[in-house]
Amino acid sequence: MLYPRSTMTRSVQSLDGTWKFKPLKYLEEFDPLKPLEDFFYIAVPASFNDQLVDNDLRFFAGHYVYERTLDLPAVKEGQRLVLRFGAICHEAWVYINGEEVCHNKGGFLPFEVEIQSQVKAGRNRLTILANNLLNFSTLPVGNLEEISDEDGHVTYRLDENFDFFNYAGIIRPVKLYTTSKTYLDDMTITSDVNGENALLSMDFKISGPYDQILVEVFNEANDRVSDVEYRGEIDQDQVRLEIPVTYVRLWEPMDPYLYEVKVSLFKDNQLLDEYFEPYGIRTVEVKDHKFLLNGKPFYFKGFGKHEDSYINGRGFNQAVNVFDLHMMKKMGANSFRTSHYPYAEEMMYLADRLGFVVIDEVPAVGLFTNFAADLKSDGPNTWDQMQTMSAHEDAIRRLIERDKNHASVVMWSIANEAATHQDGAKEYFEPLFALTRACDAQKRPVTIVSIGLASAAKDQAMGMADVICLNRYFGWYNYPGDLKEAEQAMEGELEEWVERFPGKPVIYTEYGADAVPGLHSIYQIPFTEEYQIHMIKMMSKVMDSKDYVVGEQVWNFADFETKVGVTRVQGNKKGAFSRNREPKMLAFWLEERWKSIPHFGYKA
Ligand code: GCB
Repeated sequence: MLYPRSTMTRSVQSLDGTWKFKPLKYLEEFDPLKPLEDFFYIAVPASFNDQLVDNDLRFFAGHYVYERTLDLPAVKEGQRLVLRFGAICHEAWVYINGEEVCHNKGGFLPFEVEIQSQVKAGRNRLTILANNLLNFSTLPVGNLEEISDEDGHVTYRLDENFDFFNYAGIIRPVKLYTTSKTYLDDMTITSDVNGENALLSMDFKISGPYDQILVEVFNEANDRVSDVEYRGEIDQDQVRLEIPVTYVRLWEPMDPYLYEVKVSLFKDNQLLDEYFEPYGIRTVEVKDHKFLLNGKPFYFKGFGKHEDSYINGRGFNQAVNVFDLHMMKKMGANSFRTSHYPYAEEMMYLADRLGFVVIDEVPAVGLFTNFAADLKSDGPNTWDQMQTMSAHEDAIRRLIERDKNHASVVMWSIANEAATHQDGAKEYFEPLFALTRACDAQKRPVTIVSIGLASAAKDQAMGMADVICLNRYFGWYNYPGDLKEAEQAMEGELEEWVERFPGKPVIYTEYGADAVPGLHSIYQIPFTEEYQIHMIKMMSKVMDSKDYVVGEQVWNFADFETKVGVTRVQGNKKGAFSRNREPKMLAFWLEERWKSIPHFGYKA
């Protein structure tokens, strides 16, 4: 799916701003034919939860309605008008003037609908019915209880099966854009680098009649470095073109270079559609315990993150994104994982521009039932209970369709901390690994991020992954306060992984300790700023001693909101920064460490 851009043939209008909002007591209250009554005014995009200053609404689980007017000029003959949502958490139905125009399930990916035949010139009413409900068939996974009253009305109680607050609503930008009836629907770009030259292959999906495609590649100085034209009696909806680029300048981590691909569609010499896409040329390969970018052994330094900020909740906040990436760059970091869901498209373009390397994750988190019972080895089997397969396939297809052309994306993560140690995990994940590989034209590596309980001996999924990605908390959840024992346990576990899967590199995609800002001790006391450093220092020492460990991503960049519980102190405090982005002592320690580790060739 293409990102909406204004060009000679397309115009984009933002619908962000202040909308009407109403949480519904019962679904039956909803009547799309009637304008909303008794509503709040609320900002879009943003999560609704922290805007309304009301405890019940903050923790509300159920359905809600957003509404606004659309004042429009008459749609021109031969034009498409498309309404596009960056993301709505988690399920949404869209109505125009009371008539349903589309439905979407899956909260972290964009969806769009053509509305030129539904709207009229002048005033229209746009209504969104949505819910934040999660269960054993959705991603992420939630524990949902439905409570029926005597009149048959249903209310909900939702317990997140994951460690972040279930912020919801219209969390990403809403746009209205136009194209002509002939338009570029999709483009997939791959590149083959050979010495100083590269051959770009482009697959175009086109709708409507045309007789000429012109594809041009521009460098950063805006000089055209290559072009190819395809003419004839064509009315094909799929076209593949190849374009050579000579003396190619590669996209490198922290030294990014982006070409721009411009596509123009014509009929009878009349321009019908024009579209631009930035594109970085680089190679990715996993070989002999190494993660190679542009043929060179890369070392991942960075964080697992969250889209999480005060008041916006999980709502799009580009200033925070820009701040976070600049801060990470200053610290010598070069990468992050989109834990635990696809991030906003604008963040992915920013990562391309700033040269960050991204592990791109689908919202498959919480695929583990009865965690507490599992610790005593008497829980029911997760895979007998999960009904997430179709949501999972959908998320993988849509994530790759959205992010396939990003240079920053170097690996797909198809789940975070699923119960991969339980029987049935192999059968569940085998088709999903295959699907990911089939969908990605760039054939990037694919991984699954492992939970501590899924030890090397018990795990049933990592054999299918290209890179062993471990979330490990030695000295925190295991051996808290006892770093000597923790170190031995970590060493032992690592060796088991490489013995079982020789040749696969290892990345620690999570490791860390909670630290309450301002809490200090001269002793090794969990929750202090000092202990957070001691623990991470110990794990770093073990990582440094193994050539096959090719990356470290600390959990987490910043403190973030979670559901309430006795193990959380107003959220998860494993950040190197507070939620408000003030540094803990760890941030300075990491900066010193990462500045001394090169992006390439560490341990080589
Ligand atoms: C994990 C999860 C992450 C949690 C983290 C923690 O392993 O992947 O979502 O927030 O542990 O702090 O417990």
